[in-house]
Amino acid sequence: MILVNLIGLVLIAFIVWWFWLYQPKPQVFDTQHQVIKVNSGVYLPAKLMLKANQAVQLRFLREDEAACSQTLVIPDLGISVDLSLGKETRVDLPPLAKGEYAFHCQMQMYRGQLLVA
Ligand SMILES: [Cu+2]
Repeated sequence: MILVNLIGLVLIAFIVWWFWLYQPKPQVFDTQHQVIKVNSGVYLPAKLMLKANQAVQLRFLREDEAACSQTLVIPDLGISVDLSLGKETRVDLPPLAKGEYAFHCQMQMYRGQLLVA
């Protein structure tokens, strides 16, 4: 009985960590080589560090069949793109001013951030 309770507690702790505490580390984004994977509810990497005032092309690879992951929205830039399944989709970004720009799926379950510096 105690063991079952312990397992339950560990599970709860893990779920709390996963959904609320876990923050993927920002990665310097190499636009030539890096593809952003879309799978299991996350963009990987989810935080992209980009240089200011420099146009850039992002490449997304959607591996999740769920319709939820299909649309990529960058509200601040007026961008809304459909990601093809199992195939790279290229998204052109204009030169950006310094700041943070959120991107997400239509229902905001997938979430990511552009950190422009
Ligand atoms: Cu969604």
